[in-house]
Amino acid sequence: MLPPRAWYAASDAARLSLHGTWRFRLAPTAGAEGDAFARPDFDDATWQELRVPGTWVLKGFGTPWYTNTAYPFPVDPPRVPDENPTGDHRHVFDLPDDWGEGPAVLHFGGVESCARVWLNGQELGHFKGSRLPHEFEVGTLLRPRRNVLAVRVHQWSSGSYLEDQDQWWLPGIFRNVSLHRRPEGSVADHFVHAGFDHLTGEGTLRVECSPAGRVTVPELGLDLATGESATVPVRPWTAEQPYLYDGQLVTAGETVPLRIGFRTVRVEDGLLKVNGRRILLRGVNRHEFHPQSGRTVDPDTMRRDLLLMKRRNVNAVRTSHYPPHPAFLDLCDELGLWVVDECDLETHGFAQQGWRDNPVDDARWEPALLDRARRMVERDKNHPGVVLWSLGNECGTGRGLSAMASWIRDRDPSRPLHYEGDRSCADTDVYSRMYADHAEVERIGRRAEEPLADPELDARRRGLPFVLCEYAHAMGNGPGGLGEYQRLFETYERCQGGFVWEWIDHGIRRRTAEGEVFHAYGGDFGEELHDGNFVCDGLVFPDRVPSPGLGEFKKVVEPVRIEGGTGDGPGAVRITNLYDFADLGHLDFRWRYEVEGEVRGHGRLAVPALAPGEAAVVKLPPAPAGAVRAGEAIWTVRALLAEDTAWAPAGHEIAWGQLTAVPRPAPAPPVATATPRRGEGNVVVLGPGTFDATTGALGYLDGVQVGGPRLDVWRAPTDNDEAAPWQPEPRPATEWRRLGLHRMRHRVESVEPGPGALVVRTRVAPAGSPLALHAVYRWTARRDWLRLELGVDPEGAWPVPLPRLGVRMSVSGSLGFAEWYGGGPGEGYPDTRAAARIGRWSMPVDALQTPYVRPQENGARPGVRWAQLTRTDGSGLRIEGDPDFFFSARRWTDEELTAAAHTTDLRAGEELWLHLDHAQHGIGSQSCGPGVLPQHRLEVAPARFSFVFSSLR
Ligand code: IPT
Repeated sequence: MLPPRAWYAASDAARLSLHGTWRFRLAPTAGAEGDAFARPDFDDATWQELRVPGTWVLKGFGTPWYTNTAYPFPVDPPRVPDENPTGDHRHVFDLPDDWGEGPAVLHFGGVESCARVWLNGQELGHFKGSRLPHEFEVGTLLRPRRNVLAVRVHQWSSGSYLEDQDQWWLPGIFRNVSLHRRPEGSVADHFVHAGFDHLTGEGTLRVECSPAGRVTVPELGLDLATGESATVPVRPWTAEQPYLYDGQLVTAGETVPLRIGFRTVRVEDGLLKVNGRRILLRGVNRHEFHPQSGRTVDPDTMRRDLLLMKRRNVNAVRTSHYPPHPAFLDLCDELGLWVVDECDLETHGFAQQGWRDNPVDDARWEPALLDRARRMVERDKNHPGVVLWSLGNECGTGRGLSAMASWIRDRDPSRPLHYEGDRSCADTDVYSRMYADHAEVERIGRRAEEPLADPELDARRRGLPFVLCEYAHAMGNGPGGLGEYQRLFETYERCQGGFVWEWIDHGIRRRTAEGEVFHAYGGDFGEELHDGNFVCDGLVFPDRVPSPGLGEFKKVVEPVRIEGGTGDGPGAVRITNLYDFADLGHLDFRWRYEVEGEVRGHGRLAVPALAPGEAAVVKLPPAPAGAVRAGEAIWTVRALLAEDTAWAPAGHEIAWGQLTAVPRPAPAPPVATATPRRGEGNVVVLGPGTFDATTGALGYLDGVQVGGPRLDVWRAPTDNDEAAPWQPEPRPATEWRRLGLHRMRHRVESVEPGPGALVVRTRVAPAGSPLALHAVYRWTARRDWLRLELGVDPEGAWPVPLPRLGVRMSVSGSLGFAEWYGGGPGEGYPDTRAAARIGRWSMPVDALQTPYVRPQENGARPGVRWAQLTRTDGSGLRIEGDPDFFFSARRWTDEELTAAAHTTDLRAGEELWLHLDHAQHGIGSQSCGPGVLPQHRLEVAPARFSFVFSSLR
């Protein structure tokens, strides 16, 4: 086995990819089959076929297994169970005719979790360290024809104890296998040092290489020996402006293309700085995941992910929790992302035994830890995008980590160190926390956090910059509270942003017996121990369709702030450049003037090319003439890319803001003229409405059947409402169920047709509880509309906030198309509505649904002034709210939504269920982080709100 070295994607030395269809056999235990299969003449005719790279458990052999922190085997380090699925692989290959003789390297990019390798019958060795490269010198064993590569992969090994990341266990050869010719004098290893001095504007290049050679960078006119350094004026590399210089490293035996980015990373003045400036991390945690191929992610998917990130204002990635496929880092260099490269190390399961026997604090494991650190740093050291090394995730503390840290510092002093699990920060250069709530982040921002017991360490930590390596747990609907975090990052320079947990839902694509596609999660494969849908907590769905959380993130972290109402006068916007390096010269600003969502004028807005951190007040043009009367008027100002970039075309929207020009006129209380009268049968008729005389329920509107509306406070709990079991009480959904909010009973106290109004009084309460909500429905009408004014008064001391407060009603399923004026186009809740802009939106009811992998409350549009539901012929129902409301419509009830475990459990019924909510409880992030902030909680209190219903013909 060869020592680790820098990876590069290509050179002029020949390479042979060994991808393809291999022969495969799965055994249930490690020792079941002898080693005979490694012999070249072994007959594998009865074996199956398997695509390499890949994981066998997603190809019909065995099953995937999901656990968060628990080891899926007895904790008995370093031993593993007898039941140790073992995949034997065989691959026969010829060398290309022009391959030649001499040294060659057999490269494995990643094998989970332990491999034994034979070539042409000769055992090469074995290795562990799943998401790290391993290489063997094989030149003397190769022959021109019929080389037989045999690889035995064990699912479990001592290495598994170091790989307890929260994800599916997916054994197999999941990354590249290739053969590299190593001509005499080819590059054994090289290290590119390319710093940038922001004071002089000069870059200094020095490339270490063994063997020695020359380095050229034509654009800089550089031609120097390896080991020598040159200092010249350069354009620096940053995530915002990722300038790379093409160069070449030439040794006697090989020419290697270089892509050089000049930048200097430092912790100084208590801040993490690149090229002399504080950076703000707008990051995501990225696991390698694909719903069909697991951790084997093809280059196209990687690129599409990165384009999506860049287009959503993401500027940083933490490679949680292992070094990614190296091609991913090449793309980060090219497209511009700050990368925290994390070592393949997590021993989280030991937390369950108070960290007793933790491998990272046991000298016997130290060589394995150092091996992992070395393999990461050596492989990835030449990437300008990598700005921090991370020792691993959730390992507790221990001397093994210190040993890794000191090895890394020695080998690469140019990058600061990250590790979250040791609160003392003894081995790190940044103070990192996960899921700290807003209040704690604020204390840290003021450098006023709880002291450490050791004053020296405390003083040191208090001087460090702060990042949230994980926050805003994006599980299901949410995360809420992003905006409040961002304000803290912008207020306190020490708080340099963070990484949302996480990029993608790890749902595995499956089909029901009827052939419908759904995404499976923990427990769906019969695992005896698992953590359910905790594996689905990303900003994009498993199929990489963005979830609303990503839209919210994009808005909240936008690098340009466009605000009205800041005291700059009504006809002006304040524009703030929140980039760290770029001025605003690359953006075009456009304004638009809308009345009730109809565009009345638009144009360009001249905005100065503000430098980072600068702000300016920019006057808007006069409001378009003739547009003053007709209702609410809103300015929208948008910042668009002026020119194509590597990651988005010109015209791509970076940021936007809205400000009110003319506020929504308070809807004049409509003048009711109708009087309730008894109709035929047991009904009361009021204007276009027909009510049940006993229950007071509206049954028909203009002769069309409807159900309700009636008070409703339940919502299908979100993952954040459910909250993780280890979260402190109260966990909202638990409390709601305990109170019985999902089984409220409505007792009609009176139905009183009176002069000009029908008044229905009810008491709404769950069995077993004295708590109640008194709901008084006051119906008034004219010939062509019906108005409901609902008054809600609580009785008793309610200990928890309500999920929602509004009415639910049913209408015919034929009203399948929705149009509304209010927040949209996506969903939004009290603490997730930054991305909802006021406008006129329309879409089929089916498109209003957000397909969270585990079904839950979704799809509410906030700030809705009016909504219409129509049939294909345009007839339908119109609802106006005073004040504005949250609007949802779906083809199933909330009870069905609550009961569903997978998207395919939801079956469209005959009716549409509408929710017109005066208020919703916030979303928060309690599935792993803090709950809903006080200002977004729906506390129980008296409320009054109204809706006007009319039919469209
Ligand atoms: C934290 C882990 O680092 C991450 O891998 C993931 O499990 C995340 O939580 C939750 O989805 S650890 C958590 C117990 C705080």
